[in-house]
Amino acid sequence: MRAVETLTPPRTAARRGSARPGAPLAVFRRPAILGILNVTPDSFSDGGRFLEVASAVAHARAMVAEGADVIDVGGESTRPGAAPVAAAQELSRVLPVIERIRGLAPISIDTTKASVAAAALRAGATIVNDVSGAMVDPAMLRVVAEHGAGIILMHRRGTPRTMDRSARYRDVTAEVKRFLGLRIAAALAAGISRGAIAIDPGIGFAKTSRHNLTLLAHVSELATLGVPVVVGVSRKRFLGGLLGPSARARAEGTVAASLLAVAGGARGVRVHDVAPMARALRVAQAIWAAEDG
Ligand code: HH2
Repeated sequence: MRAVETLTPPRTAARRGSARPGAPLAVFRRPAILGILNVTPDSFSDGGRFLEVASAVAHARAMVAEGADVIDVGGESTRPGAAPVAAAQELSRVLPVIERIRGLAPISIDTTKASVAAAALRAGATIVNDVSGAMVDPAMLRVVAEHGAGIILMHRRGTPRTMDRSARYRDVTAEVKRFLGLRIAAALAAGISRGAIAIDPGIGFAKTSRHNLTLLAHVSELATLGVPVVVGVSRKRFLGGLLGPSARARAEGTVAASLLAVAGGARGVRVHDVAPMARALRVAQAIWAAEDG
């Protein structure tokens, strides 16, 4: 019985007020796949693969063909230890790509800088994915409000250089939830509508493996904040800890963890490997549809 209960996220989350059609986060009305497009030399798993505009564009097209609902474009790595990148450099990486892929699918810009977000939104992105929860740049929430864009507010502590030292919590779910609740309030106060806000527990950002697993087990608790929950587990270190070093094993673990997050109420999964994720979601959705009769 319990398994059936936990496999009913679409209806449960729909009751909690999903975004209106046409709103920047309307894509999260159903569980959506964010395909990762890192235009960086140093991202932890695909750094350097898509630095050329042509290869980035080809990869975006391939991900959309495989079932990506959003292309998440990033020009600065956030892996533990990553060096910060200046705004001009970040822009020179992401803008030519956004200009070439706009219209293909909704685009989110993975940045913590308001100037990068503003330029990306002008170029065709409609969502800002801010791994700092809009804590780094005081202008970020204003920029998002002015553009009528959507925002994904992620939890983390410290910076990529310091975050591994900050993985100390008494109750990780409660502390992450409290932070995200405060950031939703800040976004609302800045004039962003509730339908344009999503949250993300920040798997792997100042979290031990245990913290990551606990957060994934309690996605339903985060969903009670009343906005879509996005989860990004793709190829992350804790999966290597569970499954060993093989890249294929991490990819398989990504699908399992992402699908369980959706079963717990997540509305977005951010992944590198779109095709297996899309297939897994199709099977899950067929099961949920059968349950609905
Ligand atoms: N994880 C990464 C980057 N951006 N955004 C959201 N919303 N959630 C995440 O979990 C998340 C994110 C880190 O992964 P990746 O992009 O693969 O690596 P890098 O930061 O090294 O480019």
